Amino acid sequence: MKIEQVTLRRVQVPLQAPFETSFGRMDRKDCVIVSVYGEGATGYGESVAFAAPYYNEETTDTVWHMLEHFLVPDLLSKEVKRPEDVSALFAPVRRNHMAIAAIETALWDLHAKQSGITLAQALGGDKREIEVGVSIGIEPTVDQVVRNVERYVEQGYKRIKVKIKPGFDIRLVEAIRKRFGDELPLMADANSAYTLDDLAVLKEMDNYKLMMIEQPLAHDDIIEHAALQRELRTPVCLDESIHTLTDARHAIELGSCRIMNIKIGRVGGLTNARRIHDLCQERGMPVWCGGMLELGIGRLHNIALSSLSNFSIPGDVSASKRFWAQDIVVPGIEMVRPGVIAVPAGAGIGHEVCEQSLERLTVKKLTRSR
Ligand code: OSB
Ligand code: MG
Repeated sequence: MKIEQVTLRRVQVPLQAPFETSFGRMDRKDCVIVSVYGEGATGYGESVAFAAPYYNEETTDTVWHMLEHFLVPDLLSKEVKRPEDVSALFAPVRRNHMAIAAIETALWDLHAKQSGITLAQALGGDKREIEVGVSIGIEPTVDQVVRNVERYVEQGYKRIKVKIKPGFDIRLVEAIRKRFGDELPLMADANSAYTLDDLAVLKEMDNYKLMMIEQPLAHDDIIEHAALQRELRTPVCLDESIHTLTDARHAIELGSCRIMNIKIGRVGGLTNARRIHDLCQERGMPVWCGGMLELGIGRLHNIALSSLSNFSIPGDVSASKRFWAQDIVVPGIEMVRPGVIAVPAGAGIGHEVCEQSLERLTVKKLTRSR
């Protein structure tokens, strides 16, 4: 692959409405957009770390630091033949997966564009459409969440995920089941808000026919999740705890979960995400693609990844208008039918990036050439 230049942009965009999880409330996106140029093509990546270190330890500032001082200089001083080589190139770097993924995904997009194929094809995905779900944040009252669920059910989302936290859990799923019945594909995401001391509450969740409960226990645990899974009929899904292929194998072998959430940023890029997908497929464990309130670039990477066959559960891959008044990709990402998004047919991520919007949203910019 020919790589001539890399540009980093820090962009800040307000969310249409604040999004609250058990670890806090967010009202804007603050991320790094990476553009890599080569042979007349531009590949794009989007970092998924948040401004503050409450989902994981990375932040927008640490991502920028890693890119500026290590990853971009490293990339520009080496030859990269295939996008798969990028994770090997950065393997000596400890963690900082979201920083690595921001540039690795851009190189996958560049590779697909230079080869004249879609990113999904480059990854080996053969779905033409994917079914999508939506993640709904915590609100001051149960009623407000129920109203939001109603809105997204009407838009056709195939799976509803609600954020929960201690004290805002049983009442919420009970109210949703009462209003929409047992057939609604419903799950809950705790973002690590519970411990095994809460076993009674978690066991009570078993009464509501949830598709799964996501990351109930500590962000760095797979042992206690295994103990919990033995106590529950509801499948446990791991998000925060899985950073590597080895983590995934350990979780499968320990029985820490029955379903896995794969986020490209959390696992350091598309190559690793695909490896974890393949392992889960071999071991008979379904996966789905998680979201990090991405703008269109990140979402298009998620869509391409979701075209792989073991992404058999609708992921958090909602349309642009879920979070953005105006997306940075044109056209924005829309459903082709209720709950269905088409895998784009154009080269690479398949939508244009609006360079003018990008420029308008940029608060800091850096360009490096070979
Ligand atoms: O745990 O999946 C999560 C958003 C911020 C931080 C963590 C999570 C989430 C989501 C968002 O659930 C889903 C989306 O991007 O649509
Ligand atoms: Mg989660």
